[in-house]
Amino acid sequence: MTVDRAPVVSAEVLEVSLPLLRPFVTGFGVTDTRRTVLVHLRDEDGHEGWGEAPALDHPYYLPDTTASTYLIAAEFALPLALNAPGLEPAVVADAMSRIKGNTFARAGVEEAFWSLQAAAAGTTLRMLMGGERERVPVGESLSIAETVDETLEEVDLRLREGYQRIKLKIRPGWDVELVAAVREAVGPDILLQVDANAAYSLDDVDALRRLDEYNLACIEQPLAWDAMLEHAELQRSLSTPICLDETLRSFDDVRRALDIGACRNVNLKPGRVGGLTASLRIAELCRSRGVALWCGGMMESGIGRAGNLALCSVAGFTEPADMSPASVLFEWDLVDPTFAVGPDGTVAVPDAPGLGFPVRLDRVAAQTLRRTVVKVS
Ligand code: OSB
Ligand code: MG
Repeated sequence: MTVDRAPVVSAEVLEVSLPLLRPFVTGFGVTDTRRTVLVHLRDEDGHEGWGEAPALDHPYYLPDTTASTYLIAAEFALPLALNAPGLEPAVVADAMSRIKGNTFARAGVEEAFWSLQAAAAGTTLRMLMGGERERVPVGESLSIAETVDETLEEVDLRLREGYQRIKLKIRPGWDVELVAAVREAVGPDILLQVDANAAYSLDDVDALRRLDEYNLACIEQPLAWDAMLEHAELQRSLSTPICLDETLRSFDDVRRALDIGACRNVNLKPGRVGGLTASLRIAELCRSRGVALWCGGMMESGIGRAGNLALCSVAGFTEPADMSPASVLFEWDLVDPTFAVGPDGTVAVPDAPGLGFPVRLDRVAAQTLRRTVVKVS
């Protein structure tokens, strides 16, 4: 059954460049340019939908790139969505489920239909998702730095600003010593975790076991992106919970990983799992199994963060999100005003209808590298 809704009259995919403040260095390498993909819809009543498909520029995190995501969104995902038997996000997601992989493209299109539905109904994304929390706790994910002292300074700054959790990027040679120094500096009570972005192998089990001493909330993605079985093996020899990021690209991946003990903690990114509908199912799965869950980030603009923030308001999210505001990542945001982290380390979930943040059309236009208009039948 479909609700009576004004039809979509215009649909486009945009590739825009975001003004990164500094390179982001991780176990997969350096990210020093940030192009992202936007999906923009308008219906007959003039309501707008915005979505972001935040793959990275390069294929070093996952196979998806900005360019591949742009192409799949324009050529397949958005056309399938526009021909779906209804405008509801779950119906649209189902229509796109024929697409294998390409999760960021599908997620960006789906977010545009979520925000369009919220705009048309005069409600918020949070209400549409059934979220209860009005503020969500956040942490920072810290780039690999030149020196340990540099990291210690940034940790101190963020903790003074209120952030509720510190996530350190690690790689072989930038791990035990760093973690020992940060734990020593912050004391035993601060929530601390590490993210290896797939930089280790099972041969490194001794180095990874040394991290067990530092009471980390989790070790995120120590092994390769497609190494689910090996993570189960590693988890059996670590007391620190493994968190999976890259390996979890669908609801079924999360279910399998939990079934075989490949992780005890889940990083959920809507882009990486193919959208907010899949994300809501994953949140319910983790809640029902009592698994630690938090929302990760892809250095999205405020357009993508809007969906993440609404998602974090639903039941099941037990840990602070990776939700550094634009002031930490970019010269400015595509939404204005954007969100900020309060002194208590929380971010307000937007309470304005639709996307929840006003999009700066002038900035989007100035940053657009290419644009494809998709025919609406
Ligand atoms: O591994 O969580 C990750 C950014 C890009 C790609 C992968 C990751 C990250 C982050 C940044 O850690 C978190 C954020 O968006 O604030
Ligand atoms: Mg990660």
